[in-house]
Amino acid sequence: AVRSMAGAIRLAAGVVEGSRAALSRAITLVESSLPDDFARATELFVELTRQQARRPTAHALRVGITGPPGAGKSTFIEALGRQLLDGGKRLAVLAVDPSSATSGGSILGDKTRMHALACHPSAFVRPSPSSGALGGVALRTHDAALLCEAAGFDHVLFETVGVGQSEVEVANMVDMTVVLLPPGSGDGLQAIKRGLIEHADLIVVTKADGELRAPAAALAREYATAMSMLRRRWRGWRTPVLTCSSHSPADVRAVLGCVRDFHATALRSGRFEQNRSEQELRLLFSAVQGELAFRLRTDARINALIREQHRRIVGGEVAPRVAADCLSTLFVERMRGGQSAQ
Ligand SMILES: Nc1nc2c(ncn2[C@@H]2O[C@H](COP(=O)(O)OP(=O)(O)OP(=O)(O)O)[C@@H](O)[C@H]2O)c(=O)[nH]1
Ligand SMILES: [Mg+2]
Repeated sequence: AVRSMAGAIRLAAGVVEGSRAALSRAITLVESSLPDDFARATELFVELTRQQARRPTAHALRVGITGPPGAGKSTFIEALGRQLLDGGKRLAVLAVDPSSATSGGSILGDKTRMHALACHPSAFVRPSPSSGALGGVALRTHDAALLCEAAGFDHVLFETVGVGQSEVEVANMVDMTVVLLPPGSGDGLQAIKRGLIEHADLIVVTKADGELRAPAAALAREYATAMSMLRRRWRGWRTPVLTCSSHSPADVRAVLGCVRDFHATALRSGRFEQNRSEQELRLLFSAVQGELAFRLRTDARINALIREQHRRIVGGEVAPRVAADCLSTLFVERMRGGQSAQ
């Protein structure tokens, strides 16, 4: 434990100093599914908070970039990222892979390289998240964002393929959700039904160049009409709909302007702080649930009791809910005992 504690101190120092290698290692640590790493990651955050007290960092803007496969997310992030970097910002890009939770695979791994950004000294690109972390996708993504912010990155972008639950989870972790929709996909307002749009703070119809320029404009008008019928995101913000070619610096600048506008408006109205506070409460609840479940599974004595109760259930001696009630009570009592013994 002493060795890992010294390791946590060194790693935290490396992150705060802005070492990319340290940041990479720290993210790998929070993504790990090994129980020892879970404990080390917790130590890392204790250390980070301690070391940051001497050097507080401003709140970074967290932006989720979501949209269907092939919508142009990575290309857009490269273009937007380059403008942010030109403006002197420090940018981290994290891929959130929705497939990892179920299949253990990684659909973004090979494609989301973003070479131009990855080579820039003020950018950090994390293409391929690993799967199966104990804390679940929300906790490990949030952890990764905190690490990037501790390392001094003032913009954190999350690329997520919008295929279901993932983008809702991401919307729950970011300050702003930008939904990218490609023109000519034929599914028109399908995205509304899929719930993608509901969480959008900004909608961007992509690939608005060449022969796709006119269809992109038409689709944007369709979405603008649809959005005008939905209720406002919050007082003071109605989701704008823009078209953008990632090959046009002027288009990308307009989107960036909208992002800045959102940030300023959210800060001014108090919405920014309120949103984060609500997110942190949800995160805390789910993290506690996850950790309790983990401890329950890994506590040898409780485990023996679970197997014993299981035998009794199978033998018809006790109903499952009665056994569950009995075990939960035991577990809580055991935890109380553990606490008072300290
Ligand atoms: N014409 C045009 N093509 C674009 C634009 N943006 C992206 N593309 C093309 O669209 C394709 C998909 O782009 P990506 O940026 O990889 O899309 P993505 O949403 O990141 O894709 P996944 O990560 O696989 O979901 C590529 O062939 C890009 O070259 C654009 O602004 N204009
Ligand atoms: Mg991509």
